[in-house]
Amino acid sequence: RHKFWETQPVGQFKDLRDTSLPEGPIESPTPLSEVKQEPYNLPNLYEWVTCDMDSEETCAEVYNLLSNNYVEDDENMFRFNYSKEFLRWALHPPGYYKSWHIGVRVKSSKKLVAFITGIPARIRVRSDVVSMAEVNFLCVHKKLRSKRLAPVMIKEVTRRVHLENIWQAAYTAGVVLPTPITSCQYWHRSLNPKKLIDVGFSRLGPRMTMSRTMKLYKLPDSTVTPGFRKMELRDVPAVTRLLRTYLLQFVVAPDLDELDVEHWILPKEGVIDSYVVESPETHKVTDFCSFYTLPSSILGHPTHSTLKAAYSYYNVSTKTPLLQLMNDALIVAKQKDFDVFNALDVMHNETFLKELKYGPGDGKLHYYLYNYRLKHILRPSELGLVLL
Ligand code: YNC
Ligand code: MG
Repeated sequence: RHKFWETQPVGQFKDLRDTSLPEGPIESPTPLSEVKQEPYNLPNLYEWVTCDMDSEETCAEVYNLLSNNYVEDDENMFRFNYSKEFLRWALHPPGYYKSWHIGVRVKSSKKLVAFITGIPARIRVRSDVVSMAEVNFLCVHKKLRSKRLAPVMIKEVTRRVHLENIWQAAYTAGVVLPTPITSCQYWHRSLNPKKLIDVGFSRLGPRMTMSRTMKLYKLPDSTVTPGFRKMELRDVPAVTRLLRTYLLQFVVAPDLDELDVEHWILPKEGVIDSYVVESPETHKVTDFCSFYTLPSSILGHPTHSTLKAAYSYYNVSTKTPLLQLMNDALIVAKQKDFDVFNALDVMHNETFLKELKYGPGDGKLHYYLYNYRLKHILRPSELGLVLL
């Protein structure tokens, strides 16, 4: 069934019911001297390149490859359109390795035709904090599909991760592979229902008119929580404390320090938005919410070309009810002209999705660990990790 994945140190379907297998690494690390020193072989017309995302030219080539060939929905109506600024942010966290930003070019023309990336992360699984790679942006040009290039890309990123003495990875995919640690669902909250219906993202409900639908999704013009404001650099210590404490309750979650929070949570125009609640009485930060910007191209529509989507990232409430905090997130997203606010059913998100008028999406997002076995599949609410 899975000629490649059956050869890899990942949980296998045949072992799913075997509870005698231990939790933890599947294979032990090998001495670095035993890691293959040369890249894997590509078909002769192609060559490996390391992509310098600080280079405007390279970043634009990656952007163009992804904007034309990356993930589409099942009906091929929308395609993710990660911006250049987003890609730079996603690939340049503290301690990143340029060698993990891997491209494949046509030797003769130098055209970029495939891409895969890793970034370093500390991920806690139960009480075990593990150095991992988060692998993302695997993309093969549409004209080179089904030629078994993806397994070579995955083996090459694995080799370069091993060279840094890292032996585990985390990744997500819309497809089922051996074997998910959990399977999540996206939920969508309409902010601009008219456009979402016009472009075929949503449909008018039964016995609903356009004007009833627009009224249903109306939001206040301004946020309701006293002390709700944009996060600033000075908030990093407090937000880090809130987030570290919050994430402890999940089975799998990132282990983030202040430098990580400064990178991943501090607002960056057009990429990541974050808001804190600063108590008007004590001036302490008691809550925060965050969402990232990931538009989708609308394929073959006569008038609309992009869907502006916000994706819920990390949210922590200690004083403000989570429902109210996330309603304020919807209000600021609407002010910023997003068409839709998306959230996975991870962490405590299930407690606000239905109440705040999110609807379930079709298709799942499966989470995976490489070279780390869990005894049981997790509920989405046991997962404290959002990958971009
Ligand atoms: C996928 N998304 O099952 P078997 S997500 C992993 N992730 O292998 P070929 C995938 N594996 O089943 P194509 C996968 N999709 O025979 C397919 N596969 O064992 C497996 N799409 O290869 C598949 N981006 O080259 C099969 O397929 C084998 O030409 C078939 O290429 C696949 O970034 C792909 O959805 C996805 O660009 C590149 O379809 C192509 O179809 C494409 O014949 C549109 O491949 C964009 C898209 C995927 C987004 C993502 C996470 C990737 C994780 C990769 C695994 C990382 C493992 C950890 C490595 C570090 C370890 C350490 C330490
Ligand atoms: Mg291929």
